[in-house]
Amino acid sequence: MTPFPDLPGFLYWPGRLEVAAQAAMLAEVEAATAEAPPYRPVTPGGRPFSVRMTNMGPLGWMSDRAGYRYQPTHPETGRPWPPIPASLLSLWAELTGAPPPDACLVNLYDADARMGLHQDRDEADLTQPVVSVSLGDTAVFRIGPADGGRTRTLKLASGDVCALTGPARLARHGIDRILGGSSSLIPGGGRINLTLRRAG
Ligand code: MD6
Ligand code: FE
Repeated sequence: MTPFPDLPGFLYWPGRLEVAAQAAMLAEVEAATAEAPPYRPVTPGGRPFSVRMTNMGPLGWMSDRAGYRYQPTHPETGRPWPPIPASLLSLWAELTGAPPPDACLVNLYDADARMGLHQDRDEADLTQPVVSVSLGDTAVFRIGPADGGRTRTLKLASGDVCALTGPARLARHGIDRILGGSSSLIPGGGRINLTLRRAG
């Protein structure tokens, strides 16, 4: 569905993953984070993100003093990122019909983490979609047009999927806050967001 008629290309599938599929995906992400430990990046200006990050796939998004970029290895371990699980590759294929993603950014939020308004524009081909999967606690997601118009919010709950496609590909978006304790999927609480992209 298109929740905001004035943001065509912003697509939303509430409850796209049932609880069993969410639990299976969480287990796959936990296996990946055991291999590629979440770390806290800094902005190019040196400010730490409140979100912890890691990646799956041939390329991973990262930020440090040198800037934003995609790279094939974990910045701390130096090892390649673990593969993108088949369940996520199938989901991307079903929803987009686009050629497969080569990067999956994993964002991990505790109850106090947030993410400032940004555009996803470090990918080589900005006509390709970005697909986002939410697991765990509900987030208040904010989105508005690329050119800086009015923003509005949408709650993203565990199992919800959304995508930035076509005219919404460069929409500005971020996470205002996490509703701590809203889901029991992740032991100890928190939220995991997976964003699939074609980076290279
Ligand atoms: C988040 N999501 O949900 C942050 N990016 O934690 C994003 O930054 C995002 O939801 C591109 C497309 C969809 C998204
Ligand atoms: Fe984003």
